[in-house]
Amino acid sequence: METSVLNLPEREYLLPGNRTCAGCGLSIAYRYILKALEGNAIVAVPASCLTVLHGMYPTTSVLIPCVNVAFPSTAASASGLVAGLKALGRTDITVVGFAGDGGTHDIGIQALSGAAERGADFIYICYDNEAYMNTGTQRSSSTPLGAKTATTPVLGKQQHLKDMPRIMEAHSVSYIATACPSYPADLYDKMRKAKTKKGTRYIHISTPCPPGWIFPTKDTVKMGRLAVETGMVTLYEMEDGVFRLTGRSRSVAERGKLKPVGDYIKLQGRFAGISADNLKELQTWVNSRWAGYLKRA
Ligand SMILES: Cc1ncc(C[n+]2csc(CCOP(=O)(O)OP(=O)(O)O)c2C)c(N)n1
Ligand code: SF4
Ligand SMILES: [Mg+2]
Repeated sequence: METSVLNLPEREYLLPGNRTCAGCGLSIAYRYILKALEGNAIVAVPASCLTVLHGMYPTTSVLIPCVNVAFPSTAASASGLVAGLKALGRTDITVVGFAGDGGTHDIGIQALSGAAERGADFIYICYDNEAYMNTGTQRSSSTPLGAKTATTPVLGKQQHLKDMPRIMEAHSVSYIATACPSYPADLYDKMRKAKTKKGTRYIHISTPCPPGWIFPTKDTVKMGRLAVETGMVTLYEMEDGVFRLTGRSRSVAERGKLKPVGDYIKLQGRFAGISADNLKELQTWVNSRWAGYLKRA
């Protein structure tokens, strides 16, 4: 049975007082992820806003152990943790490699690809705020077309984003899911399911970022919902190769249609001044991707 927000567990593993910005989508996602892991996990985290969230040793507001690892090495470090725990006979602990989009799509992709090809037994989570936020919003290969960043300041980025879950699909891993903290029960259920699987599992979470995307901190949940309702983000899972739309994406597919991309980008300063060509191109890209998902579903 699918979880609803009414029966999510009450126990908290992310306590008040962490160091993320107000309205951080990552911190909302992390709260539900930790509930699903029930505290029985070790996370390997590279340089990113998640390191900042964890705080400076010996003070932290997170109730699970975290290993800070070198930026490109998340999946390699997680592989090592799995091997070490196995040697100690501690196969009851879930290992999670947890990196940002820069740490996944760009600098960590080699280690992730290698681990996935070996079928290393951990959950890999990419939280995708669509730029290198921790260092001041530089573009990554997950930044969408037309978004302004510190390194694409005039026209905005002139390339489409890299579709990381599709790359993971090519590795035939046992479980792939996309999620967004605006739909916490959907995220929670996917984490629970990932926990029951073996081998490399990949979860891709879209995490709105108020300072990087330039929107008011009160609008984080709304921004995530609009991302899904416009098709900029699609909620789905692939279990042993079988594709399924979930949550809000499934209900849009069954009973409605996508909102125009303009409804989403007009609320974000990073898209201010986007060219008419780029907006048209973005809408075409969304339409074509959505048609592909509908066909598969
Ligand atoms: C090898 C290496 N290169 C560059 C850096 C600097 N650095 C630290 S965090 C970061 C950005 C991380 O971006 P992302 O993975 O998207 O996470 P976010 O900050 O957005 O949460 C960079 C470039 C580093 N720590 N190590
Ligand atoms: S920069 Fe964005 S992702 Fe990083 S802590 Fe702030 S809101 Fe969260
Ligand atoms: Mg990022």
